[in-house]
Amino acid sequence: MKLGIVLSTQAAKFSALAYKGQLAENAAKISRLGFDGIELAIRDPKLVNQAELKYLLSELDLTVPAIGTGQAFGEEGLSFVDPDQTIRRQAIDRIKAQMHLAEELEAMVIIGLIRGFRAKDTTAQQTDIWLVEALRECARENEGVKLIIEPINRYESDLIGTVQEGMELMEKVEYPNVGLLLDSFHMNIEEPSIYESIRLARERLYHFHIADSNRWYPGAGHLDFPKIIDTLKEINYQGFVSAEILPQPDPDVAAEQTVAYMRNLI
Ligand code: LER
Ligand code: MN
Repeated sequence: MKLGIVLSTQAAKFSALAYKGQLAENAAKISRLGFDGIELAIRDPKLVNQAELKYLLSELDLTVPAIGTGQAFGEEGLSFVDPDQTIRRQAIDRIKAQMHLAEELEAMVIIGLIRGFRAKDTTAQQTDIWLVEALRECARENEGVKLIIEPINRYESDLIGTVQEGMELMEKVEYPNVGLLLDSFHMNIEEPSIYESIRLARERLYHFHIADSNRWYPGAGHLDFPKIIDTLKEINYQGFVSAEILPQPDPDVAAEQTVAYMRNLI
Protein backbone atom coordinates (compact mmCIF):
# COMPACT_ATOMS: atom_id res chain seq x y z
CA MET A 1 0.00 0.00 0.00
CA LYS A 2 1.09 3.57 -0.59
CA LEU A 3 0.62 6.63 1.58
CA GLY A 4 -0.88 9.90 0.36
CA ILE A 5 -2.34 13.13 1.65
CA VAL A 6 -4.86 15.52 0.19
CA LEU A 7 -3.70 18.92 -0.98
CA SER A 8 -6.05 21.50 -2.42
CA THR A 9 -4.55 23.36 -5.36
CA GLN A 10 -6.44 26.48 -4.21
CA ALA A 11 -8.09 27.93 -1.12
CA ALA A 12 -11.32 26.06 -0.28
CA LYS A 13 -14.15 26.08 2.25
CA PHE A 14 -13.88 22.32 2.92
CA SER A 15 -12.19 21.90 6.29
CA ALA A 16 -10.70 18.38 6.25
CA LEU A 17 -7.67 19.44 4.23
CA ALA A 18 -4.30 19.59 5.90
CA TYR A 19 -2.88 21.64 3.04
CA LYS A 20 -4.50 24.30 0.84
CA GLY A 21 -2.83 26.43 -1.84
CA GLN A 22 0.93 27.21 -2.12
CA LEU A 23 1.20 24.16 -4.33
CA ALA A 24 4.96 24.02 -4.92
CA GLU A 25 5.85 24.69 -1.29
CA ASN A 26 3.33 22.26 0.16
CA ALA A 27 4.09 19.51 -2.39
CA ALA A 28 7.80 19.76 -1.50
CA LYS A 29 6.95 19.52 2.18
CA ILE A 30 4.72 16.48 1.58
CA SER A 31 7.49 14.77 -0.35
CA ARG A 32 10.04 15.56 2.39
CA LEU A 33 7.76 14.15 5.07
CA GLY A 34 7.79 10.79 3.27
CA PHE A 35 4.46 10.51 1.46
CA ASP A 36 4.36 8.56 -1.81
CA GLY A 37 1.74 10.74 -3.43
CA ILE A 38 -0.60 13.71 -3.20
CA GLU A 39 -4.28 13.56 -3.86
CA LEU A 40 -5.18 16.85 -5.47
CA ALA A 41 -8.43 18.62 -4.67
CA ILE A 42 -9.16 20.75 -7.72
CA ARG A 43 -12.22 22.94 -8.19
CA ASP A 44 -11.68 23.42 -11.91
CA PRO A 45 -8.78 21.97 -13.97
CA LYS A 46 -8.78 25.25 -15.94
CA LEU A 47 -7.20 26.87 -12.86
CA VAL A 48 -4.25 24.48 -12.90
CA ASN A 49 -1.12 24.92 -14.99
CA GLN A 50 -0.74 21.35 -16.22
CA ALA A 51 2.83 21.63 -17.46
CA GLU A 52 4.04 23.19 -14.20
CA LEU A 53 2.17 20.59 -12.18
CA LYS A 54 3.67 17.68 -14.11
CA TYR A 55 7.14 19.16 -13.79
CA LEU A 56 6.71 19.63 -10.04
CA LEU A 57 5.46 16.07 -9.55
CA SER A 58 8.32 14.53 -11.47
CA GLU A 59 10.90 16.70 -9.64
CA LEU A 60 9.51 15.59 -6.30
CA ASP A 61 8.90 12.00 -7.39
CA LEU A 62 5.27 12.16 -6.28
CA THR A 63 2.33 10.46 -7.97
CA VAL A 64 -1.28 11.62 -7.89
CA PRO A 65 -3.58 8.72 -7.04
CA ALA A 66 -6.79 10.71 -7.44
CA ILE A 67 -8.33 14.10 -8.06
CA GLY A 68 -11.01 15.33 -5.66
CA THR A 69 -13.80 17.25 -7.36
CA GLY A 70 -16.21 18.23 -4.56
CA GLN A 71 -15.30 21.93 -4.58
CA ALA A 72 -17.24 22.34 -7.83
CA PHE A 73 -20.32 21.58 -5.73
CA GLY A 74 -19.18 23.26 -2.52
CA GLU A 75 -18.08 26.52 -4.13
CA GLU A 76 -20.09 26.63 -7.38
CA GLY A 77 -23.14 24.45 -6.76
CA LEU A 78 -22.55 22.09 -9.69
CA SER A 79 -24.44 18.83 -9.20
CA PHE A 80 -25.35 15.69 -11.17
CA VAL A 81 -28.92 15.80 -9.81
CA ASP A 82 -29.87 19.47 -9.90
CA PRO A 83 -33.34 19.99 -11.42
CA ASP A 84 -31.78 22.63 -13.68
CA GLN A 85 -30.48 20.88 -16.76
CA THR A 86 -27.81 23.54 -17.35
CA ILE A 87 -26.28 22.86 -13.94
CA ARG A 88 -26.32 19.11 -14.52
CA ARG A 89 -24.61 19.66 -17.89
CA GLN A 90 -21.94 21.87 -16.29
CA ALA A 91 -21.31 19.24 -13.61
CA ILE A 92 -20.88 16.49 -16.23
CA ASP A 93 -18.62 18.69 -18.37
CA ARG A 94 -16.54 19.58 -15.30
CA ILE A 95 -15.99 15.89 -14.52
CA LYS A 96 -15.04 15.23 -18.15
CA ALA A 97 -12.46 18.04 -17.89
CA GLN A 98 -11.17 16.47 -14.66
CA MET A 99 -10.89 13.16 -16.53
CA HIS A 100 -8.68 14.76 -19.18
CA LEU A 101 -6.32 16.04 -16.50
CA ALA A 102 -6.53 12.69 -14.68
CA GLU A 103 -5.45 10.88 -17.83
CA GLU A 104 -2.37 13.11 -18.02
CA LEU A 105 -1.53 12.45 -14.37
CA GLU A 106 -2.57 8.76 -14.43
CA ALA A 107 -4.98 9.56 -11.63
CA MET A 108 -8.55 8.59 -10.80
CA VAL A 109 -11.45 11.03 -10.50
CA ILE A 110 -13.46 11.16 -7.27
CA ILE A 111 -17.24 11.37 -7.43
CA GLY A 112 -18.04 12.74 -3.98
CA LEU A 113 -20.18 15.80 -3.35
CA ILE A 114 -20.45 16.62 -7.07
CA ARG A 115 -23.27 14.08 -7.18
CA GLY A 116 -25.29 16.68 -5.25
CA PHE A 117 -28.38 16.48 -3.07
CA ARG A 118 -31.90 15.38 -3.98
CA ALA A 119 -33.95 18.52 -4.62
CA LYS A 120 -37.12 19.13 -2.58
CA ASP A 121 -39.56 18.62 -5.44
CA THR A 122 -37.70 15.81 -7.20
CA THR A 123 -38.54 12.14 -6.64
CA ALA A 124 -35.90 9.68 -5.49
CA GLN A 125 -36.49 7.80 -8.75
CA GLN A 126 -35.80 10.85 -10.94
CA THR A 127 -32.72 11.70 -8.87
CA ASP A 128 -31.44 8.17 -9.36
CA ILE A 129 -31.99 8.36 -13.14
CA TRP A 130 -30.02 11.63 -13.40
CA LEU A 131 -27.23 10.23 -11.24
CA VAL A 132 -26.89 7.00 -13.23
CA GLU A 133 -27.08 8.87 -16.57
CA ALA A 134 -24.41 11.36 -15.51
CA LEU A 135 -22.08 8.61 -14.34
CA ARG A 136 -22.60 6.61 -17.54
CA GLU A 137 -21.88 9.63 -19.73
CA CYS A 138 -18.66 10.35 -17.80
CA ALA A 139 -17.57 6.69 -17.67
CA ARG A 140 -18.10 6.36 -21.43
CA GLU A 141 -16.01 9.49 -22.10
CA ASN A 142 -12.79 7.61 -21.35
CA GLU A 143 -12.89 4.05 -20.10
CA GLY A 144 -9.19 4.29 -19.29
CA VAL A 145 -9.86 6.70 -16.43
CA LYS A 146 -11.41 5.36 -13.23
CA LEU A 147 -14.30 7.19 -11.59
CA ILE A 148 -14.57 6.47 -7.90
CA ILE A 149 -17.82 6.89 -5.99
CA GLU A 150 -17.35 7.85 -2.35
CA PRO A 151 -20.10 6.94 0.12
CA ILE A 152 -20.45 10.02 2.37
CA ASN A 153 -22.04 10.26 5.82
CA ARG A 154 -25.62 11.48 6.28
CA TYR A 155 -24.60 14.89 7.64
CA GLU A 156 -22.79 15.81 4.44
CA SER A 157 -24.76 14.04 1.69
CA ASP A 158 -28.13 12.39 1.16
CA LEU A 159 -27.12 10.24 -1.83
CA ILE A 160 -25.01 7.08 -1.32
CA GLY A 161 -24.10 6.84 2.35
CA THR A 162 -22.96 3.23 2.55
CA VAL A 163 -20.84 0.73 0.67
CA GLN A 164 -23.98 -1.29 -0.07
CA GLU A 165 -25.57 1.74 -1.75
CA GLY A 166 -22.35 2.42 -3.63
CA MET A 167 -22.28 -1.17 -4.91
CA GLU A 168 -25.91 -0.93 -6.05
CA LEU A 169 -25.17 2.30 -7.93
CA MET A 170 -22.11 0.76 -9.58
CA GLU A 171 -24.20 -2.18 -10.74
CA LYS A 172 -26.71 0.19 -12.35
CA VAL A 173 -23.99 2.20 -14.09
CA GLU A 174 -22.35 -0.96 -15.43
CA TYR A 175 -18.95 0.38 -16.42
CA PRO A 176 -15.83 -1.36 -15.12
CA ASN A 177 -14.03 1.97 -14.80
CA VAL A 178 -16.48 2.96 -12.06
CA GLY A 179 -15.48 1.80 -8.60
CA LEU A 180 -15.48 2.86 -4.98
CA LEU A 181 -13.50 5.17 -2.72
CA LEU A 182 -14.06 4.36 0.95
CA ASP A 183 -13.34 6.84 3.73
CA SER A 184 -12.74 5.58 7.27
CA PHE A 185 -14.37 8.71 8.76
CA HIS A 186 -17.64 8.21 6.87
CA MET A 187 -17.54 4.44 7.38
CA ASN A 188 -17.31 4.92 11.15
CA ILE A 189 -20.62 6.80 11.03
CA GLU A 190 -22.57 4.76 8.48
CA GLU A 191 -21.32 1.17 8.19
CA PRO A 192 -22.56 -1.62 10.47
CA SER A 193 -19.01 -2.99 10.33
CA ILE A 194 -16.09 -1.15 8.75
CA TYR A 195 -14.33 -4.50 8.13
CA GLU A 196 -17.29 -6.31 6.54
CA SER A 197 -17.94 -3.29 4.32
CA ILE A 198 -14.33 -3.29 3.10
CA ARG A 199 -14.77 -6.99 2.29
CA LEU A 200 -18.01 -6.22 0.44
CA ALA A 201 -16.25 -3.71 -1.84
CA ARG A 202 -13.35 -6.10 -2.57
CA GLU A 203 -11.88 -5.71 -6.06
CA ARG A 204 -14.04 -2.65 -6.79
CA LEU A 205 -12.24 -0.75 -4.05
CA TYR A 206 -9.94 1.58 -5.98
CA HIS A 207 -9.00 4.17 -3.35
CA PHE A 208 -9.15 4.72 0.42
CA HIS A 209 -9.30 7.86 2.60
CA ILE A 210 -7.93 7.73 6.12
CA ALA A 211 -8.97 9.98 8.98
CA ASP A 212 -9.68 9.01 12.55
CA SER A 213 -13.12 9.10 14.24
CA ASN A 214 -12.70 12.84 14.97
CA ARG A 215 -11.31 13.48 11.47
CA TRP A 216 -7.89 14.20 12.96
CA TYR A 217 -4.81 12.28 11.77
CA PRO A 218 -4.90 8.46 12.16
CA GLY A 219 -4.07 7.56 15.74
CA ALA A 220 -5.74 10.68 17.20
CA GLY A 221 -9.16 9.08 17.66
CA HIS A 222 -10.66 5.70 18.42
CA LEU A 223 -10.64 3.89 15.06
CA ASP A 224 -8.78 0.58 14.96
CA PHE A 225 -6.37 1.30 12.09
CA PRO A 226 -4.30 -1.87 12.56
CA LYS A 227 -7.49 -3.86 11.96
CA ILE A 228 -8.61 -1.62 9.06
CA ILE A 229 -5.23 -2.03 7.34
CA ASP A 230 -5.22 -5.78 8.01
CA THR A 231 -8.62 -6.02 6.32
CA LEU A 232 -7.34 -4.03 3.34
CA LYS A 233 -4.41 -6.46 3.10
CA GLU A 234 -6.81 -9.40 3.36
CA ILE A 235 -8.67 -8.22 0.22
CA ASN A 236 -5.31 -7.63 -1.45
CA TYR A 237 -5.80 -3.86 -1.69
CA GLN A 238 -2.67 -2.35 -3.16
CA GLY A 239 -3.71 1.23 -3.76
CA PHE A 240 -3.27 4.39 -1.72
CA VAL A 241 -4.42 5.20 1.76
CA SER A 242 -4.77 8.94 1.52
CA ALA A 243 -5.05 11.23 4.55
CA GLU A 244 -8.03 13.55 4.33
CA ILE A 245 -7.69 15.14 7.73
CA LEU A 246 -8.29 18.33 9.66
CA PRO A 247 -5.21 20.54 9.99
CA GLN A 248 -5.11 19.84 13.75
CA PRO A 249 -3.27 20.71 15.91
CA ASP A 250 -1.60 22.23 12.83
CA PRO A 251 -1.07 20.99 9.24
CA ASP A 252 2.55 19.90 9.69
CA VAL A 253 2.01 18.00 12.94
CA ALA A 254 -1.06 16.32 11.41
CA ALA A 255 0.98 15.22 8.37
CA GLU A 256 4.00 14.11 10.44
CA GLN A 257 1.83 12.10 12.80
CA THR A 258 0.11 10.45 9.83
CA VAL A 259 3.44 9.27 8.44
CA ALA A 260 4.76 8.19 11.85
CA TYR A 261 1.66 6.12 12.58
CA MET A 262 0.78 4.71 9.16
CA ARG A 263 4.25 3.78 7.87
CA ASN A 264 4.46 0.90 10.36
CA LEU A 265 1.03 -0.38 9.43
CA ILE A 266 0.85 -0.37 5.62
C1 LER B 1 -14.49 14.03 0.44
O1 LER B 1 -13.56 13.05 0.13
C2 LER B 1 -15.20 13.71 1.68
O2 LER B 1 -14.85 12.80 2.38
C3 LER B 1 -16.37 14.47 2.07
O3 LER B 1 -16.43 14.63 3.45
C4 LER B 1 -16.56 15.74 1.34
O4 LER B 1 -17.46 16.52 2.01
MN1 MN C 1 -13.25 11.45 1.83
